[in-house]
Amino acid sequence: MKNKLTIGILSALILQGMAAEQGMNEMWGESTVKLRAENAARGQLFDEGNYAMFIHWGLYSQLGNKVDGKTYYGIGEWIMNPRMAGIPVEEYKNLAKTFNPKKFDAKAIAKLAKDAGMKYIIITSKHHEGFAMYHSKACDFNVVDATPWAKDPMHELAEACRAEGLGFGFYYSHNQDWTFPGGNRGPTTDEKGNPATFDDYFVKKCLPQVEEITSNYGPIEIVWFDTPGNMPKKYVQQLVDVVRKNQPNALVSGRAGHGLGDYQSLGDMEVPHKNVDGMWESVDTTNDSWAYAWYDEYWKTPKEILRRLIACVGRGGTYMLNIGPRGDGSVPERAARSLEESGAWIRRYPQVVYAADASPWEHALPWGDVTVKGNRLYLSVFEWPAGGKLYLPGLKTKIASAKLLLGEKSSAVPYESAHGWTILGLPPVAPEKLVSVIEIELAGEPEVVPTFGVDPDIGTEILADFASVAGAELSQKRWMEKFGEWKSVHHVHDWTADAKATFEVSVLEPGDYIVSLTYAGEGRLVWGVDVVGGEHIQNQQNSSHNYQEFPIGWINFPEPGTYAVAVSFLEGDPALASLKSIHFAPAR
Ligand code: H79
Repeated sequence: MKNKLTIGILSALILQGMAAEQGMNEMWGESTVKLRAENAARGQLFDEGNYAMFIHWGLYSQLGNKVDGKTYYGIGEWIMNPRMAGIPVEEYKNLAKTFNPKKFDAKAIAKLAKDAGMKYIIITSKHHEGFAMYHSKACDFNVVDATPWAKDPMHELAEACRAEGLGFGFYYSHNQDWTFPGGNRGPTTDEKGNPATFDDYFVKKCLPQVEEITSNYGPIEIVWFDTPGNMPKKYVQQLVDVVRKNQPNALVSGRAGHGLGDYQSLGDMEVPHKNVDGMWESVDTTNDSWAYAWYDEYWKTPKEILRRLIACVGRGGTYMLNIGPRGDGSVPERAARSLEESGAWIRRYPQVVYAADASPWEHALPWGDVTVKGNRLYLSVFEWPAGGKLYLPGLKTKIASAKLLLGEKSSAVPYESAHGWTILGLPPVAPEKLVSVIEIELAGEPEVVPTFGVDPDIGTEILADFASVAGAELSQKRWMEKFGEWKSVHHVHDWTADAKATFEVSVLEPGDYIVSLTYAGEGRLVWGVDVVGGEHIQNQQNSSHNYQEFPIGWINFPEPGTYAVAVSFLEGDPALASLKSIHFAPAR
């Protein structure tokens, strides 16, 4: 169990740098400061399951990002927004008349989540566009009263989840409502042309609907409020009170706003690089859009799903991964296949994911990642070392045993230590196709020096997140790759003349290493790299506005030990130079 205090990570990010388009606060809500123990009764599936299914499904799924023959790229549930297709309210409402998802199969979806290894499902009961995907008495713009299908899929899905032993819960857009008068970004007048206020929307629709979703579908795991914007606290409080009254065991998402949620939600699609304390979750999607988009065939492979899931568990959090069913209710086959294949792996190695805790290294390692259970470390090896040795830097606790797992079988792994590193002897070929697992049982609690090791065998990338920076700025930068598709980096920018971004590294094998930098900028740039107290190299390379890796040169570490490696910006436009990471690869 993790009983640490939640740090206000969102506020910290806001301090470090604002989102390009808007404050993180307005988009995703404030942080919560809660003791994990306070929520122990609530959210056990969240805390121990570590993996959930998110579903975005609504009228927008019918369009799949194509309107009047034109394709709009970005997150499909925003299709109505002026920055996408800009569909007028009445026109959007008409979509209900053709919503007839005959292929919706609640049991198949629950089974998919179960086979994927997920522990609960959270589905959109109402997204920003205001259409209720359940039978609402508060507003007839809903799936039963407004569509020819006239069925409430949420009863079936809630039941199917229970039959599979899964938890169930709802996403609800509490602040934005684009079709109901008074909702945020919604019509500002009612049907009669009278001005409508947020209070009108809240009293007539939002509060009664949250009553409904928390009363009519049995026990609920989470009410997943989103994008609180500048919604006043008194409203959020009322919603939270309703959830507490009707669902005392449900969690309220951090994006309820005003710190009233039970846990932290990181930014959309954000898998953190450093351990994050407290209860938190990353939400992500199997392709690039949340809701179904006809063109979006860029799926996460089973291995990528495992990489992101294990990264979240390894950083101390929970991962919720989305599917966007089509307008006919069917689930895109490639999403299902990736989920099933990664799920089959999780069934072989449940100990890596469930009730597992954060890595004592506090970040990923060059070959993979680590999760922990008591005195056992689980090393998930994504890049199998060709040289037959796996290098583990900084482990201080004595090892009791090390074994390579193969499902329930295992074989002993020889190990030795040198200069603070543990070197494990491995067979030349990975036993698992996706990710192989090594279990290390320690003689005591895991203790680690989390300094980055320069791996003697494979490349080591160290992100700017881990640099100590003087004379320049280190902050998070977020941008939308496509509309609503968020990406982020921590970068070093606004370089002054003597600025340095310094990385502390531990070296096991002395010798030459190829140093590359990943950066963005304009024109040719000159960067310097120093082993502090040792060699200096510098070089000119090109740049582009996208982050790209460029080699700088070879550098020597004369003997095993700890070094500081300092990066400096020597020539070019310092306003545009943005350093994302440094990379070391053995020169041989
Ligand atoms: O449901 C998914 C998204 O639809 C929803 N959250 C996930 C889980 C989400 N809604 N809003 N956001 C995420 C943040 C989006 C902010 C922006 Fe904008 C939309 C930035 C630019 C377009 C709104 C309009 C804020 C600034 C301009």
